[in-house]
Amino acid sequence: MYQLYRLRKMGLSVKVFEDAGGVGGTWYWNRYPGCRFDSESETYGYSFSEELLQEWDWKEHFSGQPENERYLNYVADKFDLRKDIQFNSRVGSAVYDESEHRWEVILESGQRAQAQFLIGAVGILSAKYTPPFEGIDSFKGESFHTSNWPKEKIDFTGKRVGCIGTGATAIQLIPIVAKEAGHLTVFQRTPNYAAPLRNGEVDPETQMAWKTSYPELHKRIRETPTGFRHDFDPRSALEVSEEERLALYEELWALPGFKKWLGNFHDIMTNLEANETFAEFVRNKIRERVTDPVVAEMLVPKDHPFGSKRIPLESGYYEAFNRDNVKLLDTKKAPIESITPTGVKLQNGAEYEFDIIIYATGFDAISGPLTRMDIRGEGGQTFKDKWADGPRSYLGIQTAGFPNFFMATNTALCNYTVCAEMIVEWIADCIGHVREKNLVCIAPTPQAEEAWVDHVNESAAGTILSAADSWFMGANIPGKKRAVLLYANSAREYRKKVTEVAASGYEGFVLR
Ligand code: NA7
Repeated sequence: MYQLYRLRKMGLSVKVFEDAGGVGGTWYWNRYPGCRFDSESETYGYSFSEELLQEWDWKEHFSGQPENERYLNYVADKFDLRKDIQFNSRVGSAVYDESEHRWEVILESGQRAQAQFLIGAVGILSAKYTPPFEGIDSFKGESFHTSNWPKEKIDFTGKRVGCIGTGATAIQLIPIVAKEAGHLTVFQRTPNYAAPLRNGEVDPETQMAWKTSYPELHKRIRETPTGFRHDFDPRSALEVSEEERLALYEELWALPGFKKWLGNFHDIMTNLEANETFAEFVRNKIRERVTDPVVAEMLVPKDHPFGSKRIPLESGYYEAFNRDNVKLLDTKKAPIESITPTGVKLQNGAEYEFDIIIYATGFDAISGPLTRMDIRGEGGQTFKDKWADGPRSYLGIQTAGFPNFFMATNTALCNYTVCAEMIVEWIADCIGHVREKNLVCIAPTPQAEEAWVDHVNESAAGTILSAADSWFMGANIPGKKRAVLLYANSAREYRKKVTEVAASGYEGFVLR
């Protein structure tokens, strides 16, 4: 939506093809109960329009999906974006014509459109993943993937519900469904380090304080390592006394949001020994909240460092397992064998009957939304082939051999919208440059791309990110090549790098 706004302001003719029936992307599709920001609302809204910032009141510190969708509709109306968006239009393929230097986009409906520039603004968590369980289509009850949730409210009252997955999504959903359902069975393969969200309503004074200081807030979050208000503590977890360490951990724990992850000792993310001090602190917090010690131990993560996966934020997640109507199963010990007409069957022979099955099984992240389209660049090379062994890009924005094709997705480890806005602006400026100079196209050199891929790999090598099987590494999808999908150096470094490249006249790119 911002890319459209930005390009249109430059006088370009822009057309957006959108699969959904309305605006919102993530906040259109993910309607499951409990879905909300894990980023502070005031840092997650658009920053580009002071008028919009002054007009919009965030009701909660971590705003929920219905409100987020209302916000995005408000933005679409305010800037009259809808007139250039064609809804219910799924793109099947996009082919580059080398002689004309133009892209042709072909929708699944057969409709065609041509353009000089093509932008994939497809998000990083939009290709939902459902494990190919045997018998999945035979289930006679209702089943939903969290990312394809119906608009109508699902009535769980008295129902037997199964939830597969315990990632950030399930952790938002489970406490709510547990309260409504007759019985809830949770199929957990890997426990997570979920931390308290500590959401609350925004009082009028806070609202006013935000509105009078948005410019300073945005300046600050563009300079922190992860695009949040939080900055890492410059001390090492290992250089302070145990008393001091625990004092910081307790202080962070009592605060809302990601501060316990992204405002912690800096070496939590780089040193396994430092990490373990906080990991054990979190494990004990989990143990304190779960009444049954056996269940508590099942919920305690032990196979990966804290923060090596995206930390889920929760509101009453662990207490849900103290309820009589909630059962936790370990599907690492007894994996799911199949989905049957009546429920779920495990490899140990146990069978569970359900009225509703929820698949909270995540996404083919980052590369998935692009590789599932048939995008063809120079020489007919497919994007899918090019990225078969992992992402190959320069700056996460373009890939060699696909001139004038931009990826308007944030792939830095950064508060998503904060870095996404920057990338949108970078792409708009780049297109402006190509047109002003009367050039026909821009694409990175293979050498610049190679160097960037090496740099991204090095940036992750210095961290604990590769110590877990997460979507950050593409390791949540069977058969997907394990590769670093996120730029793990700080968002600040990333901003600096892309800004320098543009200022140098697009070093590393070939402009023709
Ligand atoms: P995640 O974080 O990828 O979680 C998916 C969950 O589904 C996770 O617990 C998986 O277990 C589980 N899963 C996946 N496949 C299976 C199979 N075959 N059997 C059992 N369990 C399975 O997705 P979310 O939607 O929760 O969150 C994604 C991002 O969205 C999140 O990070 C936020 O940024 C927003 P596993 O851990 O792989 O053992």
